[in-house]
This record gives sequence, structure tokens and C-alpha cells, in this order.
Amino acid sequence: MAVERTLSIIKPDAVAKNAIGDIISRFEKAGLKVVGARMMHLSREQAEGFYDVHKERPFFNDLVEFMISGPALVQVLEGEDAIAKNRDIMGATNPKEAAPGTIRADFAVSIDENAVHGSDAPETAEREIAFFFGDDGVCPRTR
Ligand code: RTP
Ligand code: MG
Repeated sequence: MAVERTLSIIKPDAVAKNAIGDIISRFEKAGLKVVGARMMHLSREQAEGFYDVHKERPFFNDLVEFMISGPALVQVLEGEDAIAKNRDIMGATNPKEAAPGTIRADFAVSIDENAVHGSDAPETAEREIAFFFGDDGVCPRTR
């Protein structure tokens, strides 16, 4: 299995609940390392650009409003199989369908306010990391 990097966002609902520490602890216990982190209150332009892939979907406006409703923690996580591993520990998009013990089962209240984002494929991870970090702010690879 390859060492990968993935983009994670601890969304405004989880930040408002003071759940940052608990959620990062789950990443670390799963073997994922934080190699970049920025606390950000996203602008509308940033949220729209980040979720551009969903711009034709009916939930797009609600998603953007939620993502700009408060500060979020944008992180790059690194580890073996990091993209799929992060998606596993996040749980399903709808917390009502998320497996027990996943982040969304434990911290999310609804499909709209679902605590975390995680890249879903190598191509999206690369795009999303560049979107927020460019060449700056992420630790260089050591392995
Ligand atoms: P994310 O991108 O935030 O990690 O979530 P995801 O991959 O699990 O889900 P995705 O399909 O990419 O959707 C992005 C976000 O849009 C909201 N959503 N609402 N009402 C709905 O049917 C619906 N579907 C998606 C969710 O907040 C989801 O995280
Ligand atoms: Mg997604």
C-alpha cells in the first residue's frame, strides 16, 4: 500500500462543538499524520470553488452557506492508504447511515452538517490540497 496525502476539513459544526481535538485524535489513532493545517473562515468564493463539482446539485447553495457559517480546520493528512482510510473513519455522508464509531456517526447531526470532509480519490486529493495550500504550508515528505 502506498503512502498518500488527503485533504480533510473539520467543518464549522464540529469546530463550533469543540470537537477538533476528538476528531484529530481519531485520525492519529488510525495512523494518519497531520502534515498541514490551517484554521480558516472560508469566503463564499473559496467554498464555491472548493465544491465546484457540486455546483449543479440542488444542495449546493445550502452546502456553501454552511461551509461559510463559521471557522473550519483545513488539514492535510498523510499515511498508508490515507484517502480510503480517512473516508472509512469519517463514515457515510448521511450520519444516519454512518457505521457506529465513525466520526459522522458520533459528531454529525444531518447530511447538511456532517462534521468532516475528506478527498474521495487521488486526483481530488491533489486538486484539493493545491486549492488550499499550493506549495506552501505543508510539511515536505520524509518517506
Ligand atoms: P464531503 O465532500 O464533504 O467529504 O462529503 P461526501 O464526499 O461524503 O459527499 P458529497 O457527495 O461529496 O457531498 C458534499 C457535501 O454535500 C452535502 N450533501 N447534501 N442533501 C443532500 O442530498 C446532500 N448530498 C450531499 C453533504 O454535506 C456532503 O458532505
Ligand atoms: Mg465529496
